[in-house]
Amino acid sequence: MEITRNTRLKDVIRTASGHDTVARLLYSLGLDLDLITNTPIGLLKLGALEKLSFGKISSSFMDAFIRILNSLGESEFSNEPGQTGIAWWKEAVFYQVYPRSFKDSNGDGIGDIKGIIEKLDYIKDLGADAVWCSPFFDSPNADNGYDIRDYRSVMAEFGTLDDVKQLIKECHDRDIRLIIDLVMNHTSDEYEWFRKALCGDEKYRGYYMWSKKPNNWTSFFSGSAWKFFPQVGEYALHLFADKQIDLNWDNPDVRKEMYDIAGFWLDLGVDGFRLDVVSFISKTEGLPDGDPTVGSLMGFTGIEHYFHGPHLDEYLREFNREVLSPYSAYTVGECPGNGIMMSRMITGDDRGELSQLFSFDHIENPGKKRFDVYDFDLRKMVPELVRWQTEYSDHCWPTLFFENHDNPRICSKADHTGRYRVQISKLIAVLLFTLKGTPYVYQGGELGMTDYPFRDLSEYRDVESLNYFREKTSCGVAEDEAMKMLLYGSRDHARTPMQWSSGKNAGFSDSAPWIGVNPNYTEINAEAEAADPGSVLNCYRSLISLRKTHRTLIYGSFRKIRTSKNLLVYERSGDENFTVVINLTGRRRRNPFSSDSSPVFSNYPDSADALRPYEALIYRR
Ligand code: ISL
Ligand code: CA
Repeated sequence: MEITRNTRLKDVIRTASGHDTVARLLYSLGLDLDLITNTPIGLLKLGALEKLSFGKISSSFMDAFIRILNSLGESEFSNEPGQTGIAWWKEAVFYQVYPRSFKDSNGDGIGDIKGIIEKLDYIKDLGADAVWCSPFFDSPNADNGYDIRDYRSVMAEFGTLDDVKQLIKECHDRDIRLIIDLVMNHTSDEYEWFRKALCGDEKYRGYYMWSKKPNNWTSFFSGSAWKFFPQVGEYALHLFADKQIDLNWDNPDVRKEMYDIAGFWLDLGVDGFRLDVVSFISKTEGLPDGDPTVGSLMGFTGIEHYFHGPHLDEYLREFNREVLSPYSAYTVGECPGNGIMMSRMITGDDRGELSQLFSFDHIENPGKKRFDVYDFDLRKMVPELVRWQTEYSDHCWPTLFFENHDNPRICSKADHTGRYRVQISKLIAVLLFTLKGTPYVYQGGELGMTDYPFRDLSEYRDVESLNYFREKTSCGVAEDEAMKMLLYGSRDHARTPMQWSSGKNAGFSDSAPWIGVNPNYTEINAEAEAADPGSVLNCYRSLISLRKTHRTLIYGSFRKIRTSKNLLVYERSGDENFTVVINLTGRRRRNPFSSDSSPVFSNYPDSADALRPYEALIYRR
């Protein structure tokens, strides 16, 4: 279906690309898709939006928008219900390790592979079945290892290839699966391929994306997405730091290299991959300028040309056919900005692309971006969460996560006072282990670790934060205001050392860690929490075990029960029935179920008739 200004909105959102693009657009304006599905607004023609937006939507934006809608190809999708197949990764609980900050085994202040091995029993005791390990490959660390200098060797600070082989073995000895983090969208500028390209080697020049005249795309880490290389007199594309150069996936040699690299690791025994920004690998041919309005809404100019590029599905299918499926490897793709319907194309069980993906819209409130100074409102994430439970289709399986190495701690984000740290952390655990999908726990989330009280720019390490500060202050933002933005959005919050004990450096290392330890480690740490029955850690353990002993919490159907917008109430049904009641606010609320029966779980130590701030209850019938 060709979309024009005369297409009615309700028809636009019948196509996958239309649905997701309109939903994303509304989301960035702070609105919800229900606006179109549940009201006569759906009858309006697309062109009418221009007039109704009071100048927010320009005519050139509308042109760009229509072009995006029509360029996304494969659009119609069917809503056929189906049978959800079973798989180990649907039943598993994943635990994400960020090696640099997990455990230092040799006293240099930097976490390492041997440190991870030391703590595998801890991960096992938590009840996790699989580990996702962030990159440990050789890297100059412009972006903590997401800038890979050699895909087949290990960062010296982290250990050796033998250490990684040992890690694989030790995981498997404990029945823990291991997936590793492959960064296939870009390489370090220090990688052999890029160095050869700079020396004029034509073969390797073709591995990257060049231009004599850069387009207007911006980098995720501030500024232009192009860097000039005088050696060759041209600019190279880098969507991230200027030491992370984008690969040219349209070149079959690049794809072949990547498949070989994946095969190398699968031969060593890893069980699969987390694929870094894998949805960005295909870019619109000719690399045209991005639309400025789309750019300012999304925060990044040019994104419509690669967030689900023209050959993405084709390349993912090829990757799967060539290397993943012969090994039955599991994959979870990082797909920022990919909406629910297009995600079905990437992860549908009959599509032959990826097992699962991470999409991030629920992590930020509608209309907000990570560096915005605001308290995250848990209520506002509900429509998005519920949609992935009910509309993602029986042929796909959601991931469940609220933290990772790129986001502040959720208990701090939702309550910067810290007053309800324990309740919110446990509330999040209830969502992780009672919603439908595969839970991903990020290291320290199970302890209720918090954001770090950064005061000085020198305490930050992340290239994104440092560039952001520079960009903002050079655009006239006052320094203390820019510092406040970092305090709300910096990825470094998630990267402070894991708090193992109340000992020196939180038991992370014998010497000063590469980034500050949160001063609250004397109270918030694994050792103290293991000994406290009411701790966040023990809550995680018991909820994981609840989930494992009741398959209804894994495969049971999901139904949202309508109450007030302050509560999230849902049911998981199968052989049994679980009802989950969550107060999403910091105020007392009436409990619609209080008299029914007593809950099997509560995030408060005692019971009460009314729901207390952020109270989360699980009932079993
Ligand atoms: O942080 C984000 C959303 O919360 C994104 O903008 C993020 O930068 C994006 O999801 C890409 O992240 C991944 O690739 C980056 C790397 O810096 C991140 O750590 C990684 O998770 C580049 O490799
Ligand atoms: Ca070390």
